Amino acid sequence: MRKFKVAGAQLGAIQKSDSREAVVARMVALMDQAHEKGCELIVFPELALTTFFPRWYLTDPKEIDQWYESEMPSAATLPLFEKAKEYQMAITFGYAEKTPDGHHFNTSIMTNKDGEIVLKYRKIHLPGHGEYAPKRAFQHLEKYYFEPGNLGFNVCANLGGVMGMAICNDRRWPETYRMMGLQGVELVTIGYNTPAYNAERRDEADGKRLFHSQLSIQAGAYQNSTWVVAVAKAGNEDGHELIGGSLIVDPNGFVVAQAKTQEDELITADVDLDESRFGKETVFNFAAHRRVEHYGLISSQTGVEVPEEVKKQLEQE
Ligand code: CDT
Repeated sequence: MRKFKVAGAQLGAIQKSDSREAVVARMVALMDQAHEKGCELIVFPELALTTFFPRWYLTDPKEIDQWYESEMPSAATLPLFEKAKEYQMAITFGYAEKTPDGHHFNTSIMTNKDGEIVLKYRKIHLPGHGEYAPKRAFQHLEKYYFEPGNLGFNVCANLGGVMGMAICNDRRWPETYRMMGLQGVELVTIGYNTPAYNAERRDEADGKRLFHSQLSIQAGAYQNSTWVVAVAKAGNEDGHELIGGSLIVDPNGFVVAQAKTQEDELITADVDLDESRFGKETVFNFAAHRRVEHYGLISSQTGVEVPEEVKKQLEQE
């Protein structure tokens, strides 16, 4: 089909006490709106079914367990899959996954228009820290609650095109988009939960945070000539503010739709996947222009290592 209407379904705050059923009802209401507008793909945020629980340091395994889904669909999420089939609308949303053998991932699934799961992604770039950090204004314990994803940046065929997913912090890393770009991705979905200020630097607040988010998404779209639909969980969760700013970006890097509120809000855009072709065949014709012989450090080194000769030169100055 290659031409369709896409919806970004921003969710407002989800409180710690909100049930899965209540959240799923809100998601279905957004699907109803998207259906009325003729959308064939709807994108929900990261950890869409719950509050952003990695801000809470919990130690009781039973209390921790409540945040994870051990099956998908589950009884509580089944209405999403049924609506997808009824409306012939592909869906994607994030959730905390507990595997049968006890592994924990920050996961996203995508369905086709019949509500069948066609792609699963497990978040690779986990931000934050793995232990309680008393000096921070609030916790960001993703490294405590999740393992890094083990499925790679995979893509699938959906709605006649090549689609992939990333989750929140992944959007800040060019490697995320390039790994999918190298597999011909034409539309990337990204869900996010971004605190409205930096827990270690109060002056980095929502203006800068929104700018960094948008900058990363627009750059990823342009440099890989792909559509990107990036969707926030926004608003005030139990006293913790999250940025909104959900947006849809075209393969030239232009923003074609953007959320205005911090609430449940639907944004839509008309997507033509063929618009990604020109960039892929010209400026970002990877086969013609990439020089992998010079990219070794990208996959062999994580941290910064200033070359020894440069260190010496600096000492002499
Ligand atoms: N959920 C998530 O990954 N949040 C991170 C917070 C880090 S703040 C730079 C994000 O990248 O938005």
